[in-house]
Order: sequence, then structure tokens, then C-alpha cells
Amino acid sequence: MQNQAQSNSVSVQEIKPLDKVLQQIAEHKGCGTSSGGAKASCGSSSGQGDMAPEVWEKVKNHPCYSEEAHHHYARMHVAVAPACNIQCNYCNRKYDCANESRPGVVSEKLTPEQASRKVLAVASTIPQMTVLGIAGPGDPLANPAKTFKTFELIYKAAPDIKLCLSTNGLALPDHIEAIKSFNVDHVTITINMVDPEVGQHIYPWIFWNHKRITGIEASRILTERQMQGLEMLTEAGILCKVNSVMIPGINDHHLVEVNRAVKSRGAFLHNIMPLISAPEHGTVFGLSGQRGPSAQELKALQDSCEGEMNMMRHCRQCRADAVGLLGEDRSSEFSTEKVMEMDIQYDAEGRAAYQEKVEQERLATAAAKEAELANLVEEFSDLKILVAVATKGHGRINEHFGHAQEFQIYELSTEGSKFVGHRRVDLYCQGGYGEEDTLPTVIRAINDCVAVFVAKIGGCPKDELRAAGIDPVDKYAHEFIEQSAVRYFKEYLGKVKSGEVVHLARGDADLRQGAYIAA
Ligand code: CLF
Ligand code: SF4
Repeated sequence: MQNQAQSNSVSVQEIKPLDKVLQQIAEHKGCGTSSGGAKASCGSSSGQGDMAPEVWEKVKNHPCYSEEAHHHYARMHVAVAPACNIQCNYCNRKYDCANESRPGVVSEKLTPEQASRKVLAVASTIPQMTVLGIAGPGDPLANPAKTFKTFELIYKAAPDIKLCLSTNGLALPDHIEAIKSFNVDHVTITINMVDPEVGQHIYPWIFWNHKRITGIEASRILTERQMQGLEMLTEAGILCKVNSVMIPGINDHHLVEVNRAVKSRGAFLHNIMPLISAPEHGTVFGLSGQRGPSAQELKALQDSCEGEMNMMRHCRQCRADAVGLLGEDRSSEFSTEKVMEMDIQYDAEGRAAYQEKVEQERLATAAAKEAELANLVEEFSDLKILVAVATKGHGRINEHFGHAQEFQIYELSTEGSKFVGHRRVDLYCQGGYGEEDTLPTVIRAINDCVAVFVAKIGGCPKDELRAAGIDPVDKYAHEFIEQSAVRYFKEYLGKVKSGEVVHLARGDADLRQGAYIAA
């Protein structure tokens, strides 16, 4: 990772001052979707926008609170909180907490002391790791002694690392003072409903005031406590994100109401995530056949909630012991056994110097995009297209098609480019050869995209993609994603206007076949 970052380093002379870049981006005609304006902080950010300086300080290098930061900065979780005080129908305690993790792998549980050592080990190895989160595998506030001891140890040993907490909210009002005193300045609450009638289908019970409470009463207490906790956090000036799990047929329509409720109580960011559900997870929903939403259903709901509030679209539903950039998993490099053997030298100055380089890279990315956007100023069209991007991070197109385990999805229009999500796929290239059975599933995952940007791609997948109406593009290899995307859009728009390409709407996956037609 370090070599990769070094090879992508940029010369300082090429870079314009940030304030100039941001001003020019904001001046681009109504570019609220991509770069400027009040929503410049998160789901679609290139910078500070009109955010208060103290808020910008908190989010600028937090990979979850800033979409743009997630290309450059990493987070890690430590699994110190095994117990939970509620039951969600999408959770099986054998697996990681589904609020902030992907079910399927049992965490290695740590003591606060082991966790602290692990954080220093990761911070010394991955200098762009800026945030430590506690997100399970149970609920951190159902394990307050372990959770706050861990925060205390890390705050003392590595004060430059931001502390982050994710909770179901039931115990939250009881811990606001502790959260403040340990300098935890980012808190996530998972809120799936504000109506107990809906909640009773998600939560069979809660454990509160020393007893188990079931039925609609459980959800009534839970929602009251969540709202109270959110209001208290907002009042304390702690940045609060709300996660919601989208469960089709149960709370999908209701989440619009949840969005209004949390927005009015000061939540900074709303992250609507898809239900992950499969029989082998052994959850109530998995066993009952409850499906998760499609990528298109998820995007439609996120779009409908996007008003004055920032929507997070880059969540990877991490494990409770995740390490690395969002979307990559380096946790196996930091098992307790390996960490105990490591010679850890925590170098705060070295980390700061490295992060300064990362900031220079960010500025270069923003400057390149801004320069490209200037070429779109004279263009007028309602056309919007999606493109898929294979990337290993750093805001560049730097992954081979066959090595991609996810594609990032950007929506392009005359207003610029906007990150709108990611699609996980199975690895196409296995042991140096393309896996023929996998290719159709990869194509299905991105079949609402006009093009796929890759660093490299073989002849066979190229042909198959073209046959499916997806343009395989490798001419921007190792270039900046958003600059390349805007350039591609301008070319594509030109072809549509000249009649060289016939563009068809791509809302329906079936319509997609042959949608990209060279006339
Ligand atoms: Fe972890 Fe959560 Fe903090 Fe991020 S994750 S505790 S806010 S540092 Fe991030 Fe992972 Fe999504 Fe969570 S991508 S699951 S939103
Ligand atoms: Fe599972 Fe997390 Fe729900 Fe607790 S809060 S039941 S650990 S998903």
C-alpha cells in the first residue's frame, strides 16, 4: 500500500490552493450534485463547501463521513463489544453485528489492552488510518466498560486518531457524558423505524431496565431512546450519523419518514444500507426468505431522501474487525498473534507527514476534476448516465477488470460526476485465467452502466461487455476517476448529439441489452 501511494504522489507545483479550487467548483453552474454547495460534505463531496470549519475538521479525513475522504483514508474497528441488549431479525449472534458489519465471519474478540496494541500496530503500518471505530460484534454501549476503556487507552497512546462509535441507541442516553469525556466525536445510531408498528416486525425483543420486553412495547421504548439519544448528541455538538437497514415490504417506504425524523433532530448524515439476508446466516429474515433490496431499489430510496440532508452512499457494511480503506479488508494481517509479534513504533510525526502527502493528492484530484468541469459549462442536456469504475483507491482508475471485487458507480450529467454507490462482484480472474461462469454475474451487477472504466481488461471480457451494451474503457488507466468520467461524459454527449450513438433509458435491466448502440 505504501509503495502504491508513493507511486501516486503528486508534485506540489501542479496543485492549486484548495480555497481557489473550491471556489471555482462552487461557481460551476449549480453543481450541487458533485462538488459544491451545502451538501459538499458527504455523499457527494469534493471539499468543505459552506460547512462550518469545526465540522469540516471532523469530517475531512473520516472515510465514512466524507465520500471524498474514503478514497484516501482508512478506518479500523476493534471487536471489544460482544454482548447486545436487543435482538434484530437480521442478526445472528454467531456473526458480526449487521449494523456495521457483513455477516459471515466470526470476529476475534479482543480485550481493551489487546485492542489498543492492535490500533497502534495498524496506525504504524497504515499511516492513512485516521479513525478507530467500535462497532460490535454486539452493541458497544451494552459493553460500556470495555468500550470506554478501549477509547481511553487509545486516546492516551494515539491522540491523533479520531474515535467513532456505532450503537443501536437503546443505552445511548445513559452514556452521553462518557462519550463526551472520552472525546468520541462521531456516533452512529442504527434507526430502522420511528413507528413501533413497523418496529415490531424487525425487533422481537429488547433487554431494558433488567428485563426482557417483547412486542410493540419493545419498539416503542427503542424508538424513544434512539430519538432522545440523537437529540442529546446533537445538543452536545457530537457529529451523528444514522444507519438504516432497508427491508423491502417492512420498512422501505417508512424510511422516508425516518429520514425526516432524524434530519429534524440534527443528524448530520443518513446511511440507508441494504438488508443482507441469506438462509445460511441463520437469521430470522434469512430463514423466512425475506429478500434484500436490489441496487436500483436502494438507489431510488436514497435519491428520494436526498434533500437538504447528506446521504451516505459509499458504506461497505464492514465487519466489526475491519481494517483498511472502505472496500478492502486487511484484518487478516493484524490477528492478535501477528500483532503480539510486531515491533511497534508509533511515529505521530511520520503519520502527519504521510497524511500531508495524501492531502496534496486530494488537491490534485479536485483540481483535475475542476479543470475538466470547465469544459462542460457550455453543455445543456438532461442526459444522465452511470459508469462503473475499477479502483484500488487514491481516486484513480487503477484496478484490472478481472481483479475487481467491487465497482464504484458514478452518475454523470452536465453537472459533473457524482458517486452513487458500489456493486460487489465475484472475482473474474482466478489464478491468471478468466472464470467464464463468473462473467455473466459481473455483467449483471453493472448492467445499468453505459461504460466500465478499468486499468486493464482482456479481449474476451471486452467482447462480452460490448455485447451486453457496456463500453469497456481502458484508455484512462491510472488517471483520476472523476476527471476521466467528466471527459467521457462530454465525449458521449457529443456522440449522442451527433447521432453517432443512440442512448436509451436504462431504468429497467432488460432494456439495457443493446442500449449502447453505435448508430
Ligand atoms: Fe466504523 Fe461506522 Fe465509524 Fe465508519 S464504519 S464505526 S462510521 S469508522 Fe462506515 Fe463501515 Fe458503513 Fe459503518 S463503511 S459500516 S458507515
Ligand atoms: Fe445484532 Fe447489532 Fe442488532 Fe445487536 S444491534 S441484534 S448485535 S445487529
